[in-house]
Amino acid sequence: MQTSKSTPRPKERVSTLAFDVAKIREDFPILHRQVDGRTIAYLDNAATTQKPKQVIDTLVNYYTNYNANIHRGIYRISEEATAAHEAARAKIAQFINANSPQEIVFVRGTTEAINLVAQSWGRHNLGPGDGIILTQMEHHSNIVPWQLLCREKHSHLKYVGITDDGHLDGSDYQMQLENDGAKLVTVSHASNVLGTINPVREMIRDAHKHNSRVLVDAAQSVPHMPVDVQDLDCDFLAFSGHKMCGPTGIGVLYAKKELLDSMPPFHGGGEMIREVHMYESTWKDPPYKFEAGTTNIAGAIGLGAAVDYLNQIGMRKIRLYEQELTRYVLDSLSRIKGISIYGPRDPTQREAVVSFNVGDIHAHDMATLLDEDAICVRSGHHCAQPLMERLGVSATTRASFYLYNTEQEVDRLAESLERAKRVFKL
Ligand code: 7TS
Repeated sequence: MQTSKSTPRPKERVSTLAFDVAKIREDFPILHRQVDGRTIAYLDNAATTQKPKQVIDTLVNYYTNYNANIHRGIYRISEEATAAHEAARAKIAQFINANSPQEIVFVRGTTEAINLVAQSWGRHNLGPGDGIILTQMEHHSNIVPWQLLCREKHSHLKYVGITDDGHLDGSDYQMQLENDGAKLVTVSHASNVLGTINPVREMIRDAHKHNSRVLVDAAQSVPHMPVDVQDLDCDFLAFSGHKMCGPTGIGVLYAKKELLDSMPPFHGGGEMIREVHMYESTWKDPPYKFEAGTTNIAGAIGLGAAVDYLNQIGMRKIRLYEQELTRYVLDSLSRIKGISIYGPRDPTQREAVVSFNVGDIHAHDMATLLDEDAICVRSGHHCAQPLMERLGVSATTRASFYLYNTEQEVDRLAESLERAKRVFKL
């Protein structure tokens, strides 16, 4: 083991950060799960996060005591379900400091949120020759919807490059903005591969000077740091509940009210209409205009519980804890001979998402070996193939951390990587 014995244990962090990771771990039943006699080390949080019992109990309580469809029943349990659903919307609005709950549209996740913007706002605002600026570190969810739109509208994509140390190339961005502009800039707040936190506030300010709208893919930021949409002044912001202790199948599109007002519906069906006649219909006001059919009621209420859970700990504390954990991960892993770690080295400029390769061991082989030690990581292209091309690799192994991960788990990862090297005779 290459880690220093004198490094403070998480328990000791309580005094400096008032962050009791041992107590937090008690809230997550799955973290006690054993595989082949070993407790799992769950290090795949960029893919999805685990759920605290507060969220699980909220879902069980909903299905046990007041499961009913919303916005339509005038009986008690339907009113309770509607009230809990709308209370969740209000909590989420407050969590990201939206102007009002009407700016919060419930969707399935980040992917659906981005498709909604592309198909509703994009289809009505882009035309032949218009540009969309995105970056080389985007997740496929923030690439493919725009490719589909460009194909239909004869618009085009303009990519901002990245530097060798995993940052966006700021001068390239300025050049892309100045060279015949763009109707939209769409950028991830934090990379799901490199961990890089992008300077979205400044990017939005500059985009607005060129009359471009900005969408922030916040799938990897809202769960890990305070995000204030009014401070950022973003036009759209998308995130997923399942990456922030909430259920799967629920996510959020935030958009400025005037944009939601101006946008046509995305899906048609029940609940999004005001009146339906044989040949034409009228729509409800946002956000309901964008929430057709029976939505994921339990998911929204569960996401509200996840927001309560994160709030009670504090997003600033979570960010600081993860920043220190990132420092520990980078220090520990960089001691392994033959390892290539991707992304910025400064923990203040990145998140606890660490992608790496060791020698010529294939990422999938590495993940399989780590699994033998009950360590859960992801390997592959992480739905970011253009970034893999830029890095000159076909795949990486990725360990990604959350508020319940510990330095002991980092130590386990480092030991297991050393074991992999021995197995592969490196
Ligand atoms: N954008 C980013 C930056 C992401 O990391 C992800 C998911 C998405 C969008 C899509 O989110 P979804 O909830 O709609 O699927 N990222 C990952 C990942 O890194 N591994 O699995 C999913």
